Amino acid sequence: MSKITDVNAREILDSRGEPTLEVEISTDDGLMATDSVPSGISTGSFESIPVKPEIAVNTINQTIKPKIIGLDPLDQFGIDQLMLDMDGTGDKSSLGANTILGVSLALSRVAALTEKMPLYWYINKLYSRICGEEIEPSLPTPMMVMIEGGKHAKNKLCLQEILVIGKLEHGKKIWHTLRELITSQGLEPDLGLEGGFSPKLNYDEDAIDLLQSAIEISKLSVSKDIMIGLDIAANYCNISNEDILHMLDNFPIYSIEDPAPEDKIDHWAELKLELDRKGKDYLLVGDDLFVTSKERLEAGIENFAANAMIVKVNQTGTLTETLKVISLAKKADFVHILSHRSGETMDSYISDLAVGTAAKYLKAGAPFASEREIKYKRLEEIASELT
Ligand code: 2PG
Ligand code: MG
Repeated sequence: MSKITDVNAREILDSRGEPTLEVEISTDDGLMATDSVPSGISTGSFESIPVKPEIAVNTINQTIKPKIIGLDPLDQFGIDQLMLDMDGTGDKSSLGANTILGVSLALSRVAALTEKMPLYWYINKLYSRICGEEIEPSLPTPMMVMIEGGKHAKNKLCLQEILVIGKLEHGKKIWHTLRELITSQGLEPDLGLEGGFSPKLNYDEDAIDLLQSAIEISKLSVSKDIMIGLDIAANYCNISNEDILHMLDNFPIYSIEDPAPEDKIDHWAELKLELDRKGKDYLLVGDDLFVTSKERLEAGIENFAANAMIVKVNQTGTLTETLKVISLAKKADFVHILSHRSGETMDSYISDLAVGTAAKYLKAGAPFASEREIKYKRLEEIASELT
């Protein structure tokens, strides 16, 4: 059995220039792995609670480290549980969700090295061990943000994200065309937090129109080559179901994330019913609604509120719990989408997690923005290993 010999946490800066933490774990086989923790700006109020990064660093180095030195890095379930017990709160506010997550992710990375497996394979094996079902690893389709508004941009758009869903090369082409188009209209090609454009437009419909033109100019076709998705982030964007249905009548939108606030589950269910009645093929995606929580997803399933779920590791805080929520989503036939946060690092963990749990999609920002691009590149790397 391998043993954990050292744990070290330190502060680093994320893509927004804000401090976050990085955790390094070593074993007696001479192996060492590092992982870091992302953070969001348009957060759901039911997310697990992080602490200040400097406090997280101290907690890891002084409180968690002595408890896990000597333990087996392959015991993900046991070590995650140990940290949950040490924390003792339901929302992880005592140790901090970011504190626990940093250790949980770095632990699985070093365990994969111990097992001499690529991370996605190790996660896949862990999934069957923890959730009791075997699944085949598979490659997700990128969901790439092209236009940003809401809390992610300094413009008047209510929609937080307008995305294209499809091949990376198509996303790149559309992004370039969009830049030319925006400049040719006398608008500044400013960027939002995730590398999508944040044109100073007044109406959401104009922004979707702009994206449609960029797709056409790129000689690509919606539904044949790519699909369009929205993250409305309705905790922060006041919009009615009627407005959304009107938008869906006018534009070929396939995926709709957070169309209503987190505490208005009845609005979600009404929208879903309406979409079913119209016979639409769609994804209704819960992000702030579910916050990667088993209990909140259960409520969503019971209320027929959605058919897809965003998975964000820092919303929950441990790998074990994340895998269990994914397993519940699969049982309910919900599509699960692995997602980054607006504050990201150069860590590509979520790409391996997406492949290992056979996520249908990976939402990781614009195709050109270093902290985002690295996640799509990791997918390409895995693709070449799997084929
Ligand atoms: C979202 C995310 C990522 P944030 O709402 O889906 O795009 O944003 O990390 O700010 O919550
Ligand atoms: Mg979202």
